[in-house]
Order: sequence, then C-alpha cells, then structure tokens
Amino acid sequence: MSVSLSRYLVEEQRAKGKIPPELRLLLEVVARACKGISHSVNKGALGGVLGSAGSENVQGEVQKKLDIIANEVLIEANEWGGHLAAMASEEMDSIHLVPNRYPQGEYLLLFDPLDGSSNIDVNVSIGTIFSVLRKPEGQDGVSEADFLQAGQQQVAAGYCVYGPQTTLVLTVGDGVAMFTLDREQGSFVLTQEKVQIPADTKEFAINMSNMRHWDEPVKRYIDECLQGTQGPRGKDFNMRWIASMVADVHRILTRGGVFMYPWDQREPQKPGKLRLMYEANPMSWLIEQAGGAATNGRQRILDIQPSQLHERVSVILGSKNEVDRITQYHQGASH
Ligand code: P6P
Repeated sequence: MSVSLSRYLVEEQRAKGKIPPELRLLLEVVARACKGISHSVNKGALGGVLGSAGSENVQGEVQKKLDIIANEVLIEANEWGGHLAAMASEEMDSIHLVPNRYPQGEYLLLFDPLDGSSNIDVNVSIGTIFSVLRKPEGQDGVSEADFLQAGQQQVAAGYCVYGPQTTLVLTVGDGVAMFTLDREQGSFVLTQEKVQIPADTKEFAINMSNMRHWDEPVKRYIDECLQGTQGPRGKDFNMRWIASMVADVHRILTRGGVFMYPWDQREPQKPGKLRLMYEANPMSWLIEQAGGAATNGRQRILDIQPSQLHERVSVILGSKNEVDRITQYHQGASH
C-alpha cells in the first residue's frame, strides 16, 4: 500500500504530533506548487518557457523565464491559504506580504523558486528549495527582520528536484523523507524515509575551475583527494559537479559525498556564492537530519545568525567525517 505525501503529513501531525495542521496545509500547498512548476519545466521549449526573461534579480543575475514562472506559481499558491504571514524569494528584492484580503498565518516561507537556472536551457536537473520559519510571537504585521532567524529555527525544509523523476525531499525534524511524483495519479508517493548519509565517502563535489582562487584549507583538502591511494587519504576519490545544488545535494542524500562552494578570492568581500536563508539553511537541515554535517568552514551553518535576507555563505556539507575534516583544516587558517 503506497503512502502519499498527504498521508505521511497526517501521520506526522496526528500520530506523532510533530506538526500542527496549519504547517501540514502549508507543506501540501508547497508540494502542489512544485507539481505545477514541474509541469512547466517538463514542457521546456514546447511551452515557450526557455531562455532569459530579459531582467535581473536582486543578485544581479539574469532571470530565466522559468525563474519568474516558478516564483509566481509559489506566490499565487501560498497567498490565500491563511497559513502564511509573508514570503521571501531569491527572485524578489524584499519580502512579499500576504495581501490583506486573505487571512494572515503564523508561518514565514522562504524559497529559491528554481535553483540551478543555468541548467534550464540544457535540460539538466534543476529544483525548488524551500524553508519554513515561525513568525515571531506577539506582534502585529511582519517585517524583513522577522525572517532573520538562524537555520536551527526552521520548522520545515525541503526541495523538489526536477530531473528524470520529480522528487520532493522533506524534513519536519523527524528525519528525511523522499516522495516521487506519480504523474498518472498526480500525487507524490513516499519512496524513501529515514534517509541516512554514510559518514565516509569517496566522492566530492566542487567547481574545480575556481581552484586558484580557493583558500589554503580547501586547496589542501582537494589536493589530498586528488593524490588518491598515493596520498595521505590512502584511497581514490571521484568528482561530480552538476552546477545545480539541488541535484548535487540529492545525490549526497542518496549515496553520500561532500559538496563545497567555499569562499574564494574572486569576490573576497562576499562570504560565498550560495544564499544562507533559502539555499544553505534548508539544505543544511536536511543533511543534518540525515546524519550528515554542514558548516561554513568554521561554524555550523544552522547556528549562523543572519543579518541580511539575501546574505551569502560558504557551504561545506555532506558525509560527516569529510565535513569534520575540512572544517578542522580551516581551524586556525588565515581567512
Ligand atoms: P557555478 C546555481 O546557479 C547555483 O546557485 C547552485 O545551484 C550551484 O551549486 C552553483 O550555483 C553553481 O555555481 O559557479 O559552478 O556555476
């Protein structure tokens, strides 16, 4: 008997008391929005959704048509439910308040509506990343400052990867569960739960073209991996880099590995490329819930107290023993 996402969430709410009804509703709505995004992504050129939209986002990056479509699908799906107070998106400069004509809820939803955009036009896996926080108690209205909570405050986090399968991966603090979209039924079906990442790995994911710009600890770690059985690690390593965080993280949740997008000297004033609130935090919670680790080289990503909605962070996440080793190499290093 297959278990649907709805049934999984009802069990998490009713049998385990892990989530309240409003959070269950929110997650069902987000999943439905991801189904809609998957439909648009899968149409590709046939749907006239490829290519650039001719605009830039808050990061100064060229927006793809699908970036904007995915953002609009998530906004429209979540405005009317009464479970949210506001939303924040990589594609929007400031937060999006739920319009007054709808009831206000107690949750804040943050998302990267379509991560990995450079892969859209070349038919490589992309995905939606989302994070849920509670709106601080005892205040009317909501402001950007209410979103600036450390990742350990999340009450739900997940992503939907649009690849050969459309798979929703979710945690509400009770382990990690994976749901594959059954297109005939139009529903997400539980295909894995209690996901566990091996503590050791032979696979690293990093963009090697940036090697000359890395800090010493990262150069040391990758150099040791490349030395293979001849070097201090005593084993050969494999490399993957899909340039789509959702796809790289999905591989790591499925078979282990370590993912790195570290600070580098190209833009030294930026702590990293990836965004803390709606990329690193949700992915870090998923990884930790699956027994892995996630740091910025010096501290646990989920402990970082954000100061800006779109702030960036250095990301090292995946198999615990590798992340611990890389973090150790950073202790006492210069930068
Ligand atoms: P690079 C996609 O644009 C993204 O934000 C992540 O999904 C991905 O891991 C990274 O950037 C890829 O960056 O510099 O290798 O193109």
